Amino acid sequence: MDSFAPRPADKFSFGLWTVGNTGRDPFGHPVRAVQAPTRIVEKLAACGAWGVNLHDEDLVPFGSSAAERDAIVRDFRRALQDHGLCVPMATTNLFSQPIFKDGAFSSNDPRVRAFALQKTMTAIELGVELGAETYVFWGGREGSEADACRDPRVALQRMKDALDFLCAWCKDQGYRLRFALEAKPNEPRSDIYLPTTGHMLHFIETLAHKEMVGVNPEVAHESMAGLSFTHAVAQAMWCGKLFHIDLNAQRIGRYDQDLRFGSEDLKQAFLLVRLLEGTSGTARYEGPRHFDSHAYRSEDDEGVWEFARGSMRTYNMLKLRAQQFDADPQVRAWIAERKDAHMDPLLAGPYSKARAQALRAAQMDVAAIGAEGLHYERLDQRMLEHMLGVRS
Ligand code: GLT
Ligand code: MN
Ligand code: MN
Repeated sequence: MDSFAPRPADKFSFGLWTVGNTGRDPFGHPVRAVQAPTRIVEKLAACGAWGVNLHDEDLVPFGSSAAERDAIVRDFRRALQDHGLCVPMATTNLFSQPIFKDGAFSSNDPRVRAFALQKTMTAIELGVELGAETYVFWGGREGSEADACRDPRVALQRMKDALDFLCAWCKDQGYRLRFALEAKPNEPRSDIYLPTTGHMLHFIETLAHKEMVGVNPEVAHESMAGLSFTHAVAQAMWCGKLFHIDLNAQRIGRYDQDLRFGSEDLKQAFLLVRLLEGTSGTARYEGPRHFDSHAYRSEDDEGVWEFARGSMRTYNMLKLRAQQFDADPQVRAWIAERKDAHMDPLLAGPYSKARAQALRAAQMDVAAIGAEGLHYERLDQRMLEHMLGVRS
């Protein structure tokens, strides 16, 4: 048995739009055929995936009649059953139709804002029907080029109003959904509102039903902003808001590449898996490991499934390496929390006048502490050696 082969317990999921990507880009036509959603389910199951995620329009083409919709959903559900896949997450396409050219929830046009809410409610019903527990919001068109068209504060208020309404509606319907907000700095808009996970985490605190809203950080999006993805994910975990995650790979300073997980910046990928799996002794992330990525445009159908298998395999390989790194006695000794019998009591507990006085009176040898080497070169080298498999 291949120890890196995906298992259901790994909770690996892919979007219909990811392995279904036809390779179309702003400069080139599709290079692969459109696949039926039922075929994607069958192929994903054969690769060892656990779940499949979708936008409303990935499954039910825009403008379908009620009867067409029901037939499509029935066939899709049968495929899920036949192949043992679940739908852990669903989302709304609020970016492809021309009506959303200047945003959905933040649009200046009340007709557009109303349509965005209507479309989202219909899409949430679809997601719930398929068993989704997480509902993602990626506001790809919520942004601007001609910035004078709208005060960004107005846009934020409109997005808050929309989410407050949708949270209340879900509660009213008795749905046990959790919302996960996904940030991106730019593309397709010049500037997208709420551009990073950090922005999202603050925005969530302003919402009426903030307990049901968390984040869906994406490797590529945080990296586009030149930021550390692991730090963003760690902050989300620290405040109990990592509801979902979009795994892929990206090189800083480029368009949204959505590359195969681990195919760029392997060190960040290693640190991310280490964080999610809690191999250093911290709480593990228990949600889906979703791949929001697609195969290179050079690939045919077979290459798409090689891409999918590779994504899951890399995650599991990094997981093993992270476990070995954190089990290494030398590493544990190097990163063990430093204790100081004099200083620790001064730093612990709530504020008090006595503590403030004691802190002001404390003596530290500032020059000596400043001169100490921390040996992070040695630690980082050891980490690389674990990553490269020469210390297993
Ligand atoms: C789109 C986007 C992704 C989002 C998807 C969810 S849609 O493919 O590029 O980052 O996660 O709406
Ligand atoms: Mn994404
Ligand atoms: Mn992306």
